[in-house]
Amino acid sequence: MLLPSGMDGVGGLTQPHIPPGKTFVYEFVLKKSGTFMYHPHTDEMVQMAMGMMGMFIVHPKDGRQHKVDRDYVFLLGAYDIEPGSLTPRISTMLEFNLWTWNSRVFPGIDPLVARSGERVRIRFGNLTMTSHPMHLHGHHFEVTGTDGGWVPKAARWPEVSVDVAVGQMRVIEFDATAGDWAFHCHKSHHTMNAMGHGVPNLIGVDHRGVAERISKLVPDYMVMGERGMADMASMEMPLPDNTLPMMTGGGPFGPLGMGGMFTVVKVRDDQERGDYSDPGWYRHPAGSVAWEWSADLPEPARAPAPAADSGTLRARKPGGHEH
Ligand SMILES: [Cu+2]
Repeated sequence: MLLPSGMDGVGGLTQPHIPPGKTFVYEFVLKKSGTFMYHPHTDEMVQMAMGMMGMFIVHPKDGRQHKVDRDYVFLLGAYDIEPGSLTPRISTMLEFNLWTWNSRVFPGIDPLVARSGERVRIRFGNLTMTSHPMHLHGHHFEVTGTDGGWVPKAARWPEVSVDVAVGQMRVIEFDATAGDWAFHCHKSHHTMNAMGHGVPNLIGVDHRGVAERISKLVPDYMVMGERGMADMASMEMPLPDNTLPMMTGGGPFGPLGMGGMFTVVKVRDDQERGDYSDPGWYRHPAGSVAWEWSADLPEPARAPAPAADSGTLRARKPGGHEH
């Protein structure tokens, strides 16, 4: 925020720290419209690990300036909460296990709803300890605002992902196109909930029956499926209290296999202006959904392979006595 130094709230630097039970008053004139964030500047690591932070939106005095049809905002958050525990760990540096928007994870995050052709703005601020490449399907958006204010029109360029560094804020705008569009952080473990990082990779291993037998001995035992982690999206597992499935959420075609920083931008031709209610899943026009090919597959066009010996690297391994 642009404000007098003494209203800036940095404990020890511009004011005394606020002890529990005390109240301080902040007064300043909002000089500039835009998207800002706030958080305590006392014992930051603990207070931010516990989620004490928020967005501060300043709208232009003249409502015609920077006008859009839908204006969404959320704060990116990260928590390290041991499954079964009630309190976030407060000294975690990078290995957080819950990645949130407004302290919620998918599918607990509402869809972002719009009518076809509407101008949609999404603002997001990052007060986590790592960057988040935010990615929207089905649209080319422009970054129209940063922490420092609105980006002049001539300085905007089309994008599908924008990285939000630690402490940054970004505003994107786009013209809505009908459909159900994934909107998520592009770091794949940020679209997961609490997960065991030491899960062995058993892709290609036929371990039928093994997991069931071990889980009789070890209640929360889990192995990666032989076809990858997605096997676990539809697996029902007993969970300790106060935690979430690693990935979750169902779509019209099956499990979504994602949690964390993910939601769906739902754009409909008949969504009423100003109606933010969930319109349900998209009804795709006939012939516009990918389908299974059941006939024989044609030979793919490939570049001719080089003759076996030309250019083969020859290496001599140490050891042995043959010369
Ligand atoms: Cu992320």
